Amino acid sequence: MDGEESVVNNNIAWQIGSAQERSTEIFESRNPACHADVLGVFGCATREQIAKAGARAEQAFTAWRKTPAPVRAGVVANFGRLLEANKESLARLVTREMGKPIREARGDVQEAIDTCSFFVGEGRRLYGMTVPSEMPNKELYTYRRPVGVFACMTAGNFPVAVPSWYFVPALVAGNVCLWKPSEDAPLTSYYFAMLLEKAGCPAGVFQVVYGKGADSTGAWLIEAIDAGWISAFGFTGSSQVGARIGEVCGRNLITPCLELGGKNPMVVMPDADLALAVEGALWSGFGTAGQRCTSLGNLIVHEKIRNRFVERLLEKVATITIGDPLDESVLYGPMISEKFLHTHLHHLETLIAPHHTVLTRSNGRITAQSPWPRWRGKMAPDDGWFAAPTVVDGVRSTDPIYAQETFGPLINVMTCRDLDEAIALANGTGYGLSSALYTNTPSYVYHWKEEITAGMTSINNSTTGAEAHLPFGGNGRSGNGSRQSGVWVLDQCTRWQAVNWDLSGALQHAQIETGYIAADVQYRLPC
Ligand code: UN1
Repeated sequence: MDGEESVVNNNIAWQIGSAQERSTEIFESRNPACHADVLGVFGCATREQIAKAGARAEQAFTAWRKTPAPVRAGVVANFGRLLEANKESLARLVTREMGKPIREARGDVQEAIDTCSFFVGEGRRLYGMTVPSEMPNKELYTYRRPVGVFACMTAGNFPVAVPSWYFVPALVAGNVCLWKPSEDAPLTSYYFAMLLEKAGCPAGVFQVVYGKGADSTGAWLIEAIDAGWISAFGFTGSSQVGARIGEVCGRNLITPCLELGGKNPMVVMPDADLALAVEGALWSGFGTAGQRCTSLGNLIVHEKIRNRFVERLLEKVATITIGDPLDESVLYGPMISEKFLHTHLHHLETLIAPHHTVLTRSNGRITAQSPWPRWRGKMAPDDGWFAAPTVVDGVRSTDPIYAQETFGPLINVMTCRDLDEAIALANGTGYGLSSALYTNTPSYVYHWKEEITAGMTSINNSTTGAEAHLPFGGNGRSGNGSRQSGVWVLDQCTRWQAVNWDLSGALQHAQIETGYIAADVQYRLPC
């Protein structure tokens, strides 16, 4: 795939306008498992191009919002079918572009297909309510109305599923969308847009602006909120950028949908099925090389089983296969990009304190000099950005590593005396995205569900792997209370309209003239 081909889609905004307006800043998309493999060259959209895309979106909104919802949902049905027909090729592209193992990449595409199948039906619902009036000859209704231009910026770790969580419901609800995808997955985004176009999405209804984040297209898109044409803003990424978007949205009276970081806890109680819990910890901590918002951060183990559990975990860590993400057998492939590897290495350097014990044999980057024993694939590790799994023991709640999201293959081990202490540690990081408890005692489960402050929790399952129709989102530093997926996300892309329809022919005054029947309040029971 060359760079030229990646600019032909007429829904892609950065090519709008004359040659002079074209961006001069460009960036490459490279395979993180083999960085000599260049997937494409992309231009960063300028402020002017974003403004043009905005004008085009506003124009497209007029017709799209009037298109019947079942017809809009028909486009989403087509999109779902196209994703299904192209699942394998898109999944292979995801793997090649951002490095997640092919099994997981298929799951990423499947999550978007599931999202489409859920929201196709929503096109025939988008239910409002008929509400009784307190006045005669008067009807009350509620309608969900689209917000207008829905702008979004997404991360590179779920380049198909997470964008679909925003755009599929937003399009069914009648919004027009403007997307700044991650600079780590631009070609996947291009094909995402291409499939939406082939699904029948009219020009201007869904547009993509490519670019980087800071001092680039991402920053200009946030700036554009002040121009007034963006009615809703969705963001999946760091808490720092999320807070910035929240500030700009706040002064423009827009409520953003913010899905931010996490330092997700997993608690293992003494009665848990330890083999299951070890498997869950391994997958939660090291699946996707720890680069999910929902990845395990703090593994909190009851003191009674601590030594046994850690021993079994380390036995399993030694069996992890790492390498070519196209190999069906690897647990994980490379970090998403060089930047992600460097950030992870920086965390290892700066967050591991003298009182910690690194329990894993090797940590840091995997290279020819520092190989991983169970390496898979023909490429040399130095050709990509691979990191070894690291387990750090002796972590305390006062350590910076306890509360800092690291977004890499790194698990902290902590010890607790009882469930209350475990809950305090689980809730104490300031984040609140996902969490997990391993136990077979119903009273522990009940107490945990009542006390855990994370937006999502699993019982006897991984911190990752949310299904596409449950509310996804977090509290504290993990978000602003917004939720994606299922029926809940509709509140992010619609506004309720309340309608009073008075058929009485008179000006009826609610509250003032309501014909309430008076009670005999002096009455007392004779018994
Ligand atoms: C993310 O990491 O931003 O629950 C999304 C999961 C996936 C989605 C994660 N279904 O791990």
